[in-house]
Amino acid sequence: MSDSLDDLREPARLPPGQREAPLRPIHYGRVPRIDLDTWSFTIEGTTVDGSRTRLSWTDLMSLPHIEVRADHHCVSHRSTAGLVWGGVPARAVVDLAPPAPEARWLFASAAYGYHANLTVDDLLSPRTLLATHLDGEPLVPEHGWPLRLVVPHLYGWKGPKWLMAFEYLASPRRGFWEERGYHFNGDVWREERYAHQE
Ligand SMILES: Nc1nc2c(c(=O)[nH]1)N[C@H]1C(S)=C(S)[C@@H](COP(=O)(O)O)O[C@H]1N2
Ligand SMILES: [Mo]
Repeated sequence: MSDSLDDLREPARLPPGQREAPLRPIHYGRVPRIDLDTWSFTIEGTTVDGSRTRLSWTDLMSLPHIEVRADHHCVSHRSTAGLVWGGVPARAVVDLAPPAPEARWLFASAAYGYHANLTVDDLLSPRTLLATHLDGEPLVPEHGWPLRLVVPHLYGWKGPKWLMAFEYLASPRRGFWEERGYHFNGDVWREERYAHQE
């Protein structure tokens, strides 16, 4: 029996094709300047009653707070394990302003026109959250302060930093990277990286 360090390592738990790397900011464009006093989060599109809901920062902070331990996976093969995200469960926001039954998709939008398409089922995952904290500290601007979507089972591009809105959609539509050759679903465990795999 061998006692080498290799044998004592934790079992591999990264999704296929990923390797461990430290978290560093990865995004398109500049880090926006945001003022929490005028900030709001909007839920719109095909909602159950056709209404648009605006949540101020105070409204958002009145919702439940959870912590989720989740690895981060960029489609560029970099993964960072063991991050602890804190924030509002996405389900709490969906309950406040639910989609119409036919609206099974959505756009999650951020500052500067970045958006990702998701399914309502992705949002309803108990591990999906609108994160305000990372490893016990408020998010820093480079990592999405004040609010960032975290969907642990999807690649990082599906989690807009500087999150501003959910728009429910009654038919599927492709977001920023999904329009540029990346996969519609982006499930890390199924290694859904590119549109040509669909
Ligand atoms: N608004 C916005 N959010 C974004 C991106 C972006 O370009 N703009 N990049 C995404 C990608 S591709 C990844 S991998 C993660 C990176 O998160 P990090 O900067 O905290 O490492 O943010 C995601 N969220
Ligand atoms: Mo990424």
